[in-house]
Amino acid sequence: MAVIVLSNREPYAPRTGPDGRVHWTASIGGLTTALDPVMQREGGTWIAWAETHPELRTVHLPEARPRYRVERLPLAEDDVRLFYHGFANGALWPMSHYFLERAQYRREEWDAYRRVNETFAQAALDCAQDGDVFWVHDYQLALVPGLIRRARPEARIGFFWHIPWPAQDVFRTLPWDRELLEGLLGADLIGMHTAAYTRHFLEACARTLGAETDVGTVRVGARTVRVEARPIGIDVATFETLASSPVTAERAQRLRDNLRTLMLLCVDRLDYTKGIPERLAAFGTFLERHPAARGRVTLVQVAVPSRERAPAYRHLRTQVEGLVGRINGQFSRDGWTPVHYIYRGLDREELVAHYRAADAMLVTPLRDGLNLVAKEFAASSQDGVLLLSRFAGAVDELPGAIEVNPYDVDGLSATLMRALRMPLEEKKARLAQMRQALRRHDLRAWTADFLRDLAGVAALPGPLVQL
Ligand code: GDG
Repeated sequence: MAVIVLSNREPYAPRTGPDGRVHWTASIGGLTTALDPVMQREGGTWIAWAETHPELRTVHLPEARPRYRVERLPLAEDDVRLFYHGFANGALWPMSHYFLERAQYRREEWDAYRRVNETFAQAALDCAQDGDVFWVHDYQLALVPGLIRRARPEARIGFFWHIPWPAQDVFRTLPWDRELLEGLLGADLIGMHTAAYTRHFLEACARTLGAETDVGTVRVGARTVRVEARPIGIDVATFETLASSPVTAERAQRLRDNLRTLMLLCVDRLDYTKGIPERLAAFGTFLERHPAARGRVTLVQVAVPSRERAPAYRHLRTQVEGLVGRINGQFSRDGWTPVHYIYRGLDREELVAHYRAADAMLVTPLRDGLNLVAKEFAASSQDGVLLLSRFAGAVDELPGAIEVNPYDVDGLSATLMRALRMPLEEKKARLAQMRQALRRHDLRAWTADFLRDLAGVAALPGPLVQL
């Protein structure tokens, strides 16, 4: 009995090095951060899209100490365009994040979405042994639970929806709302990040399907599907250890020495949901209102490249880089540059050194399923302040953060001043409060609880319940 994980993005991506050999690099993003550790511990199979190197179909990862198998599925060029850029990122992603003006619903893209979901479901069925547990991830694969259920009525299937589930009036703009819900309800257990998302989902089942629902459950024929808020945790101990190591302390000190000012940190995939232009505008306002801050505060924006082939994302990049240029053009002086803009991912150690060096971390998405960066900062910082958007799912769990409204440019600018003036004891108390909450629900507990509840304790293989 083993776990079969399905996700669109693969946990490690192959790159051909200068030596002509293929090297596997961990993908940056919430899903890999969350699931790779458990797969490395427990083994199993991970099924994902082979975005490059389609000739590599079955690989064992990580390279040095193979612990699990990845079944890589190549997709036809048309399916990449219609399924991935089309229905997944051009319809479901904006709709779920309340960006209806960006959502495009096209029949041809929906057809490709169904087709690719069938491919994933078939791949899982082909490699499954009796008793295996299927764990399907995210909005790209919503139909997979229903497809597996049809072929294997007895299967144990879990689903985790990583992004917001929007209010019913937004969800019902989707022409294939019934089909999407029916697909998801093939699962036994559906996890989401917040109680609000699960309420919206249950309302959708009741109103769109006329299904019988109760607190946290939906009746589907003879089956009862559980729908629960189970926000992903992080590996708190690893972040704490890494952040407090002498090497990180030295790196963090070097970052501070180079800046010679207070440091505001922002780390996001370059995505329009993350509120990057709004945040830069707030920083511009802050510098205008507080001349004394000029030369004393620097904003470091790490923007991880994302979905670069999509016009909306290319446009966002141009917009962000224009804003960075405008602020730097207006305020730079005497060797001080107000915004340091990094358009690439950092390696994990560098990232944690940035968390440690920052005086304040600005996590201000316009809408975000959860936001792991906020949690990672709270686990790594020793004297920083977290400003966190009220529209990030993580805000429910991090009472020590200062809650901000990312649409309120003036308010954000004022809160920045408050954060930078906060006494050290208050900063430490807030961090301690957040760390305590994070420790109670860390990543191991998240994975172990989900798999345990999915499989039923009696049927579980030993190691999974002992995590
Ligand atoms: C989706 C949902 C939900 C970021 N920059 C670097 C880097 N990262 C890592 C972070 C973090 C992950 O990527 C980003 O996770 P987020 O949660 O912030 O955002 P999404 O990618 O949009 O994730 C989100 C998540 O799924 C999980 O369910 O929270 O709401 O949108 O772990 O550390 N890692 C490295 N260098 C970087 O520069 N190494």
